[in-house]
Amino acid sequence: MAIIKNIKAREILDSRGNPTVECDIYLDDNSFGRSSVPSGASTGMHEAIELRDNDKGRYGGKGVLKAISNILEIVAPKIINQSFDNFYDFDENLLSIDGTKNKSNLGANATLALSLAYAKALAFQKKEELFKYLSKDNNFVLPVPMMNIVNGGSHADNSVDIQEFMIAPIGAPNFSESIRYGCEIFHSLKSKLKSKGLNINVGDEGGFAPNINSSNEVIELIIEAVNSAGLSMNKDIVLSLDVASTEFYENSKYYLKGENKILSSDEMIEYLKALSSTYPIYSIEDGMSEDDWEGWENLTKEIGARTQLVGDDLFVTNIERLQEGINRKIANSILVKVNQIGTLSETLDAINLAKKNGYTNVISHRSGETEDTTIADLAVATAAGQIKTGSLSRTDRTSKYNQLLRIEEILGNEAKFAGRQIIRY
Ligand code: 2PG
Ligand code: MG
Repeated sequence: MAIIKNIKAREILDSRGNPTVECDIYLDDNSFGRSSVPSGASTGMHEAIELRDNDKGRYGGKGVLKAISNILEIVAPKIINQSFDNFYDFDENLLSIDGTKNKSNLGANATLALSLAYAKALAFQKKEELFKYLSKDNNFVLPVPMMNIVNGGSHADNSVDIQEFMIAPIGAPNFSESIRYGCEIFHSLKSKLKSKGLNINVGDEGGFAPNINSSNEVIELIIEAVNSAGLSMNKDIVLSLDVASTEFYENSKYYLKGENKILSSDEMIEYLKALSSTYPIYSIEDGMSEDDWEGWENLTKEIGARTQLVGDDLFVTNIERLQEGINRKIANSILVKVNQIGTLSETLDAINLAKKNGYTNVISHRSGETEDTTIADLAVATAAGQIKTGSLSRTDRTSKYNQLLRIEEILGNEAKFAGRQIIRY
């Protein structure tokens, strides 16, 4: 056990050029942990509170000096010269200092920075790789990457309604090959878009962001790109969508502006049903809006037996909301984002609750990211089987893939790749 000796916190930039929190924790034996915090654009309203300064004179109000001073002025004096048995105890202490349900006192950006930095310092102290340190049972599984090669919705300035069109290389023999499949498709899609006179600039998550009005057309193009890369749909690649429908839900209607459609909840379900029966889409995230519980119930009844239905804004990595979903037989998978809940231990609680109830876990980045690669280790440590961390461009996205490649190398012959096993239906 080691004593916390020093804590530093600073304002750094995320991948969108907005300020975020970075925190360093030093133990008395010089063990050290550093973490930085991601940030969403299509955030759920039930997420833990991300504290921003709202001082329009700095960074358009997005400064995080308040969260930093909460770390340095409020938390640090209470934990410096203290020691904790493990990161669960450390996080529990943080929660009691904050004292709110949604971390509105300290800010989830302050608590997460501390929580991850402390866990990393403990791993450092044990001289263990983070993924090994975080694992309970040494069952290490390299996840199938859901690679977001076309960006729409709030992540791009285009007319695509659906936020993320992802390819999942389930047929790759191992993780590194899954990355190669993804890259080759990404480049093949780039040539296709270019040859059709479509824009090849990328959106927030490194996927292309062409102006295409119909989701069907986007999917057709992706399938063409898969074939041109010499790969086969279903055998090698399946598709996954993040509809992020909370973003276009208003007064009980779903507004698909690009497609020029205004849909009721039932019509939205029909729309998703049609898409998923026309194309090899194995997974749909946030098909319904965060508080359209009835819509979620109906969607699950309609296609939950054959499609992975992932709750992001719906569950916000929160065990109370997840438990309500389980009770109401809503969705069958949870998207796991560390900053939605604001501590590592609560994130692990959500993963475990999902597993216990037969729900799958998809470990996820945010659209605003940093060079912190914790989620790569988390995915392997929890054998989640799936990770969503963007496209095959932009270092904020590829840094997580690169960390997974390193982990694959460390595991050598013991590296298991989730592959086709993620398809449960
Ligand atoms: C999502 C995420 C990540 P954001 O909706 O799943 O892709 O986006 O971080 O903007 O909420
Ligand atoms: Mg989402």
